Amino acid sequence: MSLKMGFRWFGEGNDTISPAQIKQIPGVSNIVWALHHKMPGEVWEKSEIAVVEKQILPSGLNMDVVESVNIHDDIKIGFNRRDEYIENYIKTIKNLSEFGVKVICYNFMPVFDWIRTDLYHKLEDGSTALYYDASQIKDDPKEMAEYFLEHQKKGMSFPGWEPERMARLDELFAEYSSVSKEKLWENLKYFIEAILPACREYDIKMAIHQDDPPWDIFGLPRLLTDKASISKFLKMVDDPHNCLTLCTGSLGASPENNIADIIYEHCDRIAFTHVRNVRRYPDGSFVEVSHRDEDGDTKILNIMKAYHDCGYDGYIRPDHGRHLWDEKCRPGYGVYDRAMGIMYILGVWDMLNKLKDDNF
Ligand SMILES: [Mn+2]
Repeated sequence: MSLKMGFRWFGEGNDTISPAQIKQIPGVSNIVWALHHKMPGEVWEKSEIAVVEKQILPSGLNMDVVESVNIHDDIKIGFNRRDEYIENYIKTIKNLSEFGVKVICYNFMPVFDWIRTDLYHKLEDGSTALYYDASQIKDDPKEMAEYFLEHQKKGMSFPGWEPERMARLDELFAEYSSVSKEKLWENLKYFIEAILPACREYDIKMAIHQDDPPWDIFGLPRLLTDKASISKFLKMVDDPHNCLTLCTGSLGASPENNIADIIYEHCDRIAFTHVRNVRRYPDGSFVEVSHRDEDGDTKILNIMKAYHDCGYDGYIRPDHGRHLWDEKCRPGYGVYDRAMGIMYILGVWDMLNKLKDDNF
């Protein structure tokens, strides 16, 4: 059994590594990519996709997985204008299918994407990593947005934290104020049902990423946080094209989540998975650590065994990694630690394969 191993790449001029260099990491077959200059709601034009194709193809890696095509706030809020943005989304699905894309990762988090309070938290080994200090998350989200914007000014882009959107934070919060958790579920269902015919026609799996962290934040509802909500989501639109990007790191921030158990239950609907290890603290804080099982609390070995037991042959990538050896990189996307993560994941996987071999 083999895994379709991928590596996230932010594009030429927007990343410290090239596809040709990614190719040198053993076992990698695909680049997880996106058009990072596009705003949520815009159509990804074929001419724009072709530019990235030209950058990736010479490496021999494929571009099967896109992460992410972000959802416009009007779709999440449920404004009438959403139909226009859904039409655009369908055009993007069609355009991506013409380039061989098989899976689109997305999320349905209101206002903010992933949230951390320290992008360069020092670990005991001297490396740094993304950190979430529960005591720092107060009622005012503006401070958080400003912290992210400060880093964006240094030339880093954070998907989900677009300065254009952060500039109208008050407005966004006002718009979301009428969106209860129930309403957000309805709006998610509306969106999926509207794009599903296109997903079938172009054979593209929509793979939703869980909310990170997996709990409500700043009074905003979060939907995909645990086994029950994931089951609810998959039953809500019960179709093989309605899938998960199962993120062990997002789910792993909550001690309530037994991720291997979720994998055993829903393996057939996992199109893509992020493998990340986190260490949790009793007050609800957490920090991202190496992929090695014993370095964190996510239970990476149980997770990989669950995938192996289920015969998982979908797409996978190391999620975030620490920043090592003074490398200058996007927070969470250290090249070295993610490459080591791949070797750890594949080492575990190869051994699980080997143990099935009677002659071993
Ligand atoms: Mn993830």
